[in-house]
Amino acid sequence: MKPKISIVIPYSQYPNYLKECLTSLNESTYQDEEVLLVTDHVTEELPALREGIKVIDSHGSGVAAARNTGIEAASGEYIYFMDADDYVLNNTLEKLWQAADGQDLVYGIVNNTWNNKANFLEKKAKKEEEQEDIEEKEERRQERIAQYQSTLPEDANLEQEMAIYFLLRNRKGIRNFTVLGNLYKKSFLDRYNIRFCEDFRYYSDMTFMCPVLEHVESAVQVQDAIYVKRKHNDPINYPALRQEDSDDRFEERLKAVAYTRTLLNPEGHVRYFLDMKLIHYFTNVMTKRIRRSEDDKWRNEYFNMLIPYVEDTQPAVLDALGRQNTRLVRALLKGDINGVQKAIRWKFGKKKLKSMLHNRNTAYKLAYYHSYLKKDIQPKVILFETFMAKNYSDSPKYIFEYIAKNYPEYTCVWAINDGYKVPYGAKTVRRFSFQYAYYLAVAKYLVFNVRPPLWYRKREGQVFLETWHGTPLKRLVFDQAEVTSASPKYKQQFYKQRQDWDFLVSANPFSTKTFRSCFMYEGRMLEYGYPRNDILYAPNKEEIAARIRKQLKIPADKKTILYAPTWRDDEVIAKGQYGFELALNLETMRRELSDDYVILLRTHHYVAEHIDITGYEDFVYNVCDYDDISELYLISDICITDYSSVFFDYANLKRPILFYVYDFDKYKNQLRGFYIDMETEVPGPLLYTTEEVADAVKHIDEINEQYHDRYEEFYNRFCCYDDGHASEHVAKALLGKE
Ligand code: C2G
Repeated sequence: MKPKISIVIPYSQYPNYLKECLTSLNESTYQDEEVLLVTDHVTEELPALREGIKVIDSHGSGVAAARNTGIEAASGEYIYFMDADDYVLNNTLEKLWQAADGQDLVYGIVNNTWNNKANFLEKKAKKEEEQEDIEEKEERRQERIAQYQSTLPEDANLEQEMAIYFLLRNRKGIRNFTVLGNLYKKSFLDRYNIRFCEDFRYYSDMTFMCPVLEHVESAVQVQDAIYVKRKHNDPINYPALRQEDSDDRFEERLKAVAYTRTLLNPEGHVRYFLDMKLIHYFTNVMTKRIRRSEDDKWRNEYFNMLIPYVEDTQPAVLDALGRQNTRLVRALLKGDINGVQKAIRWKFGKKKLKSMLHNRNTAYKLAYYHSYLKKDIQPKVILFETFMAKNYSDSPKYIFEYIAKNYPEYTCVWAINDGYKVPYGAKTVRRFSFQYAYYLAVAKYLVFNVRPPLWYRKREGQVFLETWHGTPLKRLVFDQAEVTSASPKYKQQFYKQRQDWDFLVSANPFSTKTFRSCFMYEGRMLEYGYPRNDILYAPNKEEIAARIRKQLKIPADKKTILYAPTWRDDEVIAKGQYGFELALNLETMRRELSDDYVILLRTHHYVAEHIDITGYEDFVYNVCDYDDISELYLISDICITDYSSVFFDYANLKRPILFYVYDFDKYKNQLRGFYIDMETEVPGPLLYTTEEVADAVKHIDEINEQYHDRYEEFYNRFCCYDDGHASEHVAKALLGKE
């Protein structure tokens, strides 16, 4: 029987994305479709990917050629385009099909995301739950539609005009022409011979979509038929087409506009909005390049190239522009680059001034760029920072203390936010202050355990030591398939920033190997162990422990359990801040263990939520604000963690470790994934309930015995560099005193 929908998927690379795309079709509630995978490299494995899939040779490269080939081969009544790296939701196709009643066009909506389907759905559900003012928003939307409709002539075809409104006018930017998300009636496409122009690599969608809108007679919208367009979070290794770096784009963009114009009525509505997009591209996007780009071609070659295309614009488009943009376009049409630059300065200068006045974060950055970066580098100054200046701890602390004791001629400056007094008379500055910006610019040496701010510019002559902050268990950066937390541009930013590192500290051969791949780091690796672990080998560590126990007022007759879980990528509250729901049942723990133990509760520094221990003060000690977790290791008899790198360090003490991994499957499969097999390689049992944890503590001697060999193996593999002298080696390497 003839299928109702033919799904055309051009495919050239990235099989993992393709798998997710096809899985989404398998999960679809609509199954009456044919799937045409059009590719320029047909292989034997491809047909096996999905039952009934038709693999077709595109006989040429590029998305346009593949899509055209798919249209010719399609036998369905309607055509639906998908990109091989995108996916649909379970009900998308069914909804579209239910609304289709012979119309030329049935259009849904496109959502952009950086995430896979599971994470996308989770975020969507959360957003819907939190959404307020739904009715108000809908009212405003209806008002905008009514306003648009009031500008239309009486004899306008409303179905066509609404399609133009949603698919052209409302999609901002010239790149956002997309053919995705809609059903096109095959006989309609054939009647008007609508196909993709194969001359264009990046902009062929407009050569298809504009004629569709020009000729469409019947169209219906399905607001909740969602097509999910996936942006690639690793544009360095796996760029999507629109993330590719290419010099030819500018010219192609103009040529695609010119070609598309030939397909349209010069006085028509589709042409009007196409021209509008071109003008907006100039006033809103290209002006930024003209202003900032180091490449002069934006101010001469490209500038001149654009003029005839703008000259060809419908006059009504120019009439509709505001004052500032009219000024810009007039200067362009005169070929007056100076006039354009003046108009740009006026337009953006005002914006900048406004933002400076409203944003106290801009002032110190301006000082940084315009003044501090011009000052001499100070050869004996070192700037230290741990965990975004939240505390005085981790490897930078121990490197600093070594330098302060052994090389007092260096001036050490610490970025610290809470006014903590750093020993040895070091100067402290608040992060994101004028002073901080100053030392970022003039300190010869920088020692950080996370990354510096994005606006930091490394200067010739500066030496950057990245200590990092843990042996990797969870997959990091370039090894992470999904980045559910952090900025979606994380990988791109990381790629750039890691080029600034002169040294990276590695605690074991495993870290060395992993850091090379996950950071794509090629610089010098300091393989001496973690400076922060030196204290675990200190000859006076018993003395230090006694002092800390006293300071925290831990009863002398009690043993201690440190519970130090990590954070969860999906529990975002605000930028860089996460929630944490305590899954350890304190009541059960107290009932079972309080005769012999107390608990030291320590959340990760990303966790901003305060954990309430009211009623448990006799049993639980909140050490979330204690600066240095290495000191806490010294006073802990047992460590409970989950996926935190904490256990790699704690293992140096050879004391028992328990893994409370109540959300193991989700963390492993959906959020991060691991480098080592937790089920067979970590030096302690994986436990899934509080009862199991309490029971393990009660039988800790048996567990020690049971895990003895695995612990030894683990110790030899991950603690092999640590010998109590890492700070010394690292400091000497940094200062060139080896
Ligand atoms: N940490 C802590 N308290 C916790 C958890 C972590 O003080 N409850 C400290 C430890 O020093 C730990 C470091 O923060 O080694 C990093 O924490 P992780 O839980 O491992 O998580 P993350 O910050 O994401 O770093 O290569 C390591 C990875 O980068 C993980």
